[in-house]
Amino acid sequence: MTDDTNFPPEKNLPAGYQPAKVWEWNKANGGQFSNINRPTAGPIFEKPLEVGKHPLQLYSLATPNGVKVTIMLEELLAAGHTGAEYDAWLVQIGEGQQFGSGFVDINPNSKIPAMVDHSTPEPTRVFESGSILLYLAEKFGAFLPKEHHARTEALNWLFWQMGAGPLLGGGFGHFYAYAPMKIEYAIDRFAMEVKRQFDVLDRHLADNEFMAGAEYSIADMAIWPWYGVVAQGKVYNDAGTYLEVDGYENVQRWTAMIADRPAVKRGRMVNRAFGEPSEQLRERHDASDFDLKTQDKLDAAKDVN
Ligand SMILES: N[C@@H](CCC(=O)N[C@@H](CS)C(=O)NCC(=O)O)C(=O)O
Repeated sequence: MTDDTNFPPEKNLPAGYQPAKVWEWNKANGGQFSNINRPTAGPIFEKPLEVGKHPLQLYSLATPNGVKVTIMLEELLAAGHTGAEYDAWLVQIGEGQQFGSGFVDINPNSKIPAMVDHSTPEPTRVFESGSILLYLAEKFGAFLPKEHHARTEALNWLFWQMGAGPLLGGGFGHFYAYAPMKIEYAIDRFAMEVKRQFDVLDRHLADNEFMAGAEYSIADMAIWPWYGVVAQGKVYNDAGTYLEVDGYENVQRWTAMIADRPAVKRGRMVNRAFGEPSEQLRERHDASDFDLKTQDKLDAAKDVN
C-alpha cells in the first residue's frame, strides 16, 4: 500500500481529486460505455430471447470475445460437424440489450457471448468465451489436441488469453483509445504489459506453428481475435504503430496464416454491426446468409422496395 502523503492531491487526475470514503456512482463520467456501465447485476427490462431452428443458439456481437466463438462454429462446420449448425442473434451491447431478462437468464454476468445448446435433454446455457470454446471442442471432439501434453498446452494458452486479454482491451485499449482524457500513467502501465504479452507470444511462436504446437486449436481461436487483430493494426486508432507490432515477426506470421482461413473470414463477419456493410452479417441463421444477407445486400434490397 502506498503512503498517500507522497502523492499530493494536486497531482491527481483531475487535479485535487480524492476518492471519497465510500464510492458513489457518477453516471455521467463522460467515458465511452458510460451509458451501459453500472455497478449492479441482474435484468433491467423484460425480454425473452428468440430461438431459431438449429441446435446451437448464439447471442453475441462481433467484438473480439464474440468472434472467438463464431470462428469456432464456422471451423466446426467447415470440418464437417453438421451438429454445429447455429443461429447467431445480435446483441447490441451499446444499447444495453445484455440487460434483458432472457439474456441475463443465460448469462448472469450480462456480457456477450452467450450460447444455449438445445441438443441436450435440458437446454444447456454456456457463457464466458473460454468456456464456450472448451464446451464446443469437447462436444465435437475437435480443435483440442488429444495427446496429453498438446491438450494441456492448448488449455494453458486458452486460459492465458482469458486472463491476459482484459489487460489488452480493458486496460491498454481503454486508456489509449476510449478514455475521455489521456492519462500518461495508465497508458504507460498497460502499454508496457501489452508489449510484454506480445513478446511472450512472439517467443512462443518462434518455435511453434500454432499456440498448442503443431495443431490449430481453440487456443489460437481465443488469442487471434485479440492479439492478431491488434497485430494487424486494425483497432484502437494507431495502436499498431504505438506498440510497434510489426516487430513481432512470429506473431505476424501466425496472424497472417490464421487470417487467411476461410472459416476465420466468415466467423469475423457474424454478428458484426459496424464497419464495411459487405463484411457485416448481423444475424446468421443459415450458411447461405454469407452470400445473401450481408448488410450491403439487405440495404440494396431495401432501396429497391
Ligand atoms: N470474460 C468474458 C468477457 C466478455 C465481455 O467482456 N464482453 C463484452 C464485449 S467484448 C460485453 O459484453 N460488454 C458489455 C458490458 O460490459 O455491458 C468472456 O470472455 O466471455
